[in-house]
Amino acid sequence: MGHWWQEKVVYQIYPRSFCDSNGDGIGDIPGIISKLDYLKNLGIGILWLSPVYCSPNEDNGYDISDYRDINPEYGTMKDMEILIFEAGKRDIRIIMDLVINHTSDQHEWFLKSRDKSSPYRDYYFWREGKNGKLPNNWTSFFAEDAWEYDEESGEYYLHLFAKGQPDLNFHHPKVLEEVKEILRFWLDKGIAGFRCDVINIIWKSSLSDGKKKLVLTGSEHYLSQEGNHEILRTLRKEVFDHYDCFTVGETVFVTPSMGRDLCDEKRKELDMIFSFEHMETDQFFVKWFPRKFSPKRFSRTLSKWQQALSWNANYLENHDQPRSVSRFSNDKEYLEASAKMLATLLLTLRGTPYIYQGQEIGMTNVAFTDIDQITDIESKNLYKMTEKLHIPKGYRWRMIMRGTREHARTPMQWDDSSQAGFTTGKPWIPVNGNYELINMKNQVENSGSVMNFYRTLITLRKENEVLLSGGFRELKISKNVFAYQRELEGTIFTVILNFTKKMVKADFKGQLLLSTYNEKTYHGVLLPYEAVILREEKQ
Ligand code: ISL
Ligand code: CA
Repeated sequence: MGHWWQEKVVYQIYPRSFCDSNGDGIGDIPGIISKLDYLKNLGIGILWLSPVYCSPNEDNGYDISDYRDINPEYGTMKDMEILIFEAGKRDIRIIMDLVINHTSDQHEWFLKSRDKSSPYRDYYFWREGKNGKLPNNWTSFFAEDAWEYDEESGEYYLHLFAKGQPDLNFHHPKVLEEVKEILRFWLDKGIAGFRCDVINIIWKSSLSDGKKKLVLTGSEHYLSQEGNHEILRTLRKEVFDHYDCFTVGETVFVTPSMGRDLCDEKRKELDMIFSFEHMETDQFFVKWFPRKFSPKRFSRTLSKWQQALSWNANYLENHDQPRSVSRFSNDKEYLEASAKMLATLLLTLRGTPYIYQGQEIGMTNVAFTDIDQITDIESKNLYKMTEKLHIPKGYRWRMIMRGTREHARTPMQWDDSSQAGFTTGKPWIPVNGNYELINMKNQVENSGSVMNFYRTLITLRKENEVLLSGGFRELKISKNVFAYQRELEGTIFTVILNFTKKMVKADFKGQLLLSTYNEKTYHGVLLPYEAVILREEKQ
């Protein structure tokens, strides 16, 4: 196999909600260190940390006020160095979140830029209004206009996300220089790479009005522009190529052809990307408009991406998405079976698998009952915006329940003690009420648990080259069954996944290697939400 980051399995940590070491209710770096043995035992080789830099937390760390220091809520730089070292001892490498489309409005650069004569003025997009209106008609990702007026400056600034996240202006060469220095700072500390936040929209080709759209008016001026590709090539050539590291881009609205350009080895831009299309198959236009989950739509989309790129970053969950067992399967009668089936999918596709904290124990969506329980800025903005549009309250609440990122942000469920073992204090966000049933401790002790199934799959992936470098081919059976083969030098692994609670016939050749129901032989029929892997050697 080619690169070390293709062989390993990644685990994403949302530090705020992972493990609290000092009882203040907020997860922290010493908490992460205390769980390294657990992660090692699970078979994890890379940790991706959502932002731990200084931040006023308007968007939980995705608004950075100092790229070179650790948010005191999470610990100190020393703690971070210990984490890198301790992880390294266990053969686990760490990647950090790189958020350079915007900074926090509390970042020193932005504070200084508010003065028109400051050398930092052009680090951001400051513009005058047009005929008493905003500088252009762009809308933000978070259900607002993309411009905010600043009294002190007498002008507007651009923010594609929250008001507290002003966009950086990469037309000013100094901005890219600053970014290079920040990258080197962390790589020199032993970081193994970066997950690059919204990395395909950082270059704005123009600030003209956009075509009016339901979402993101203006995006044709910044989505995947040539200037963006140039920036990625520069960072690769001048920084990343000098370290043993990799990059995974979070690329919004990416199409297969854009994805190919971004990951093409010859172009030297990114190593892999997160695409969104499979995560959008259960929605109309935007995630707030739920659409019935269709296994067929979902699996066809995954298949398309498997074939489009030579290497994928595979994921079913992250800190922005509702929980996968609640979305793509049955988290009621078949919670355990479903979680194992989705695990089989994630670990047998071609590409690097990303597991989100809690996914490995089958954590579910949360039964929120009131908007006051929701802290996330995106949900709060949407709730306000839809009120202005006079959308009925019940419907607005359904939109929130479908799309809120909060589902993924409740504390990791470690055991059945109070607060699920996440903290000895009061957690910053309440623990999901089902922690007594779903928690890590239960599952470590039970050899048939979802968590132990993840371990088995991770080992299987490590020990079978076909799951790493084998090709991918989809097999057509029925609309509720996703079946595919991985093949390498005469070895074929056939993976069959049942997305329904009905038994289904799926007659394939091969010896049963793994069943989510612990069956010993395969009789050509799948049980509800069952997944099987068959092995066959070609003569
Ligand atoms: O959350 C979303 C939908 O589920 C997306 O629209 C999200 O805003 C987009 O994928 C960008 O996400 C990333 O950048 C944001 C941050 O809020 C997210 O947490 C991060 O993953 C701004 O930095
Ligand atoms: Ca803490």
